Amino acid sequence: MMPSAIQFRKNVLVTILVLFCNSIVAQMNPNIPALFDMCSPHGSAGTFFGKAIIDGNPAEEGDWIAAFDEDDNCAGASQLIVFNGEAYINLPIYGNDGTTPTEDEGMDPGENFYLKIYDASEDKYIIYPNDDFPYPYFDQWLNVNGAPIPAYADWNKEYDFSSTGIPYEVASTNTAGTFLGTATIDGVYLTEDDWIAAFDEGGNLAGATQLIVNNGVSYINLTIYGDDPYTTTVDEGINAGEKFYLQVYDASDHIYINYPNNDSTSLFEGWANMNGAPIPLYSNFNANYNFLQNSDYLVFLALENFCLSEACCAINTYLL
Ligand SMILES: [Ca+2]
Ligand SMILES: [Ca+2]
Ligand SMILES: [Ca+2]
Ligand SMILES: [Ca+2]
Repeated sequence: MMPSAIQFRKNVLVTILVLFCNSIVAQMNPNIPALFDMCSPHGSAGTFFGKAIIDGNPAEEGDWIAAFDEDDNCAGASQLIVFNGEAYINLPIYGNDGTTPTEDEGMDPGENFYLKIYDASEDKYIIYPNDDFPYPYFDQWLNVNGAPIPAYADWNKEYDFSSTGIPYEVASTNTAGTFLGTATIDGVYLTEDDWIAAFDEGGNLAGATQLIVNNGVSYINLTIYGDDPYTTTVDEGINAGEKFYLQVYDASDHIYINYPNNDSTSLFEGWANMNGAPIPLYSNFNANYNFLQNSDYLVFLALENFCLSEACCAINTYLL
């Protein structure tokens, strides 16, 4: 037989084998989303239970969920289980395999994780958190040999994913003032996918928007809403005399950083209803607000007004 003919037969055989293997893999993992491709099961794990909600409705057949560690390494993926109209999460989250020191396959001791869902009908990935869950990471992973992780063992706990990707959901009212300035994190300007938000003293979201980048400078142009006195059960923003604080959301690092901080320790005062125009105290678009990644500053909120003891105040603080 001619060597080229042998080669041809070999190639055909290899091709058939590859196709055969691929079809087996495809059957094992039907429609696994591309971004979850690397989420292979291995070694130690703990399982995450719950229900997945997308924009207020249960996720659907064919949707997937995955967990990623702090370095964006996939630590596990699974298809959602749709039963009785609910989409259940049964997600094994794997540890980093110690026998492969050059590869990080998942969770290391003390490491946090975040969740990402794949909405198959929209062909879209959505990262948790959202406005209902203001801090990005889950910090209770444990290797329990595949058993449910105690902190995430509740089948009925709902996890709401927001498909808009907007980390904040603002309730606008008919009173507002605009806050102008520039924002930096540790002296570095932010990017256009980053956000800035304002919260009142009670931690109620009063406004949020993406930063505007011009010539590398990230500008704040933030509408901050007042509380609507007619909606007595909801506090949509700033009340008369109420102070506020700012927060940036760094989208690439999934981190939220508050201001004031160790360098600048006062809450913002002087909010005014300007019918949307700039608030006089915050009308300088060149004023810089530098957010510090490593700030352990504690802000005492309005409650300090009637807090007489330090212990009482300590209970009523928000870590910024
Ligand atoms: Ca490893
Ligand atoms: Ca890791
Ligand atoms: Ca209200
Ligand atoms: Ca308020």
